[in-house]
Amino acid sequence: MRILRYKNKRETIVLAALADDERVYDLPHSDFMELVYASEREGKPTIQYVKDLIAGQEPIEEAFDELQLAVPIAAPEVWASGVTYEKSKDARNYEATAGKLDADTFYDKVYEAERPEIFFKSTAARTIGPGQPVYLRSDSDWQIPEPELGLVLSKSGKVLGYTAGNDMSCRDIEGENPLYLPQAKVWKHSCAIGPVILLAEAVDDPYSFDLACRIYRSDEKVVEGTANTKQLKRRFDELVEFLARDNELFDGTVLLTGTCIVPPNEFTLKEGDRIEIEISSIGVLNNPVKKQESKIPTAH
Ligand code: DO4
Ligand code: MG
Repeated sequence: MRILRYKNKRETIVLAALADDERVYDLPHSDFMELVYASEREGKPTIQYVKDLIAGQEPIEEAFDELQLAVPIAAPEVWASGVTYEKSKDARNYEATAGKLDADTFYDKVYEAERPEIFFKSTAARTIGPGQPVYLRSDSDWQIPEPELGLVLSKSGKVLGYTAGNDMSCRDIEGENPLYLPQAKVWKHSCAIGPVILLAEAVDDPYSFDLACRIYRSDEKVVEGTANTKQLKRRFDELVEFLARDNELFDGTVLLTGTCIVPPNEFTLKEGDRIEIEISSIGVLNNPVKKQESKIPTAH
């Protein structure tokens, strides 16, 4: 069972369920967390609560592909884990050393360390949903999408659902100096999530999601990569435990779990590209790539 939000003909954002029969059913709640709270009040798992709500109800006329989707949750915060797959460690080492690696780096160390890399990625205002443009930074010449599985969390750190995420990254800025990480990772529209939230109760094994990333330029596929969450070095509960440690989590926080798909080193995103991030049982997060309207402000 997947939960989504879409804009209806009256331009109202509606919460809905995408059932296993691929039909869409409107739900009488304003957002994902309201749905979770309502299921808790009824003492039912969210999946059962939704099944009961839609039983005997007519699906909407439109098919899922015809809907104008909105971000599935206005996540108050998005956090991200880094270097959780070997592929990411190798890519980070490449950008930090221009391929001339001769000693253990902090990326090698964090890959092996007990404490994972976890960083602040985005706020609701910076995070976009399906179909909306991710923006390019104007001061970077080496930008890539990072396709990642996202955990949708409650304030107690419970995994409520799974979504697909794009942790847009500037390899040149991070490679120049790791202290620039916030600038390499956080800017307007640098994070996308969606297209739906797959309810956690519908997932038997979260270490078996297939991920794929495809990038199109003038309708030609210029990058394609695949991975599986079984390649993760870490466990999800370990990442959540470190995120929550001495921290305050908010209901609906999203934790991205790291990338295992890295475009070829010579690749950088350009305006007009289109990114598809697909995760099995979740679907395809589709975003065009645009330059930001606002450029570097003039210094006074
Ligand atoms: O070390 C920087 C971030 C790495 C990252 O975002 C990832 O591995 O997904
Ligand atoms: Mg990442």
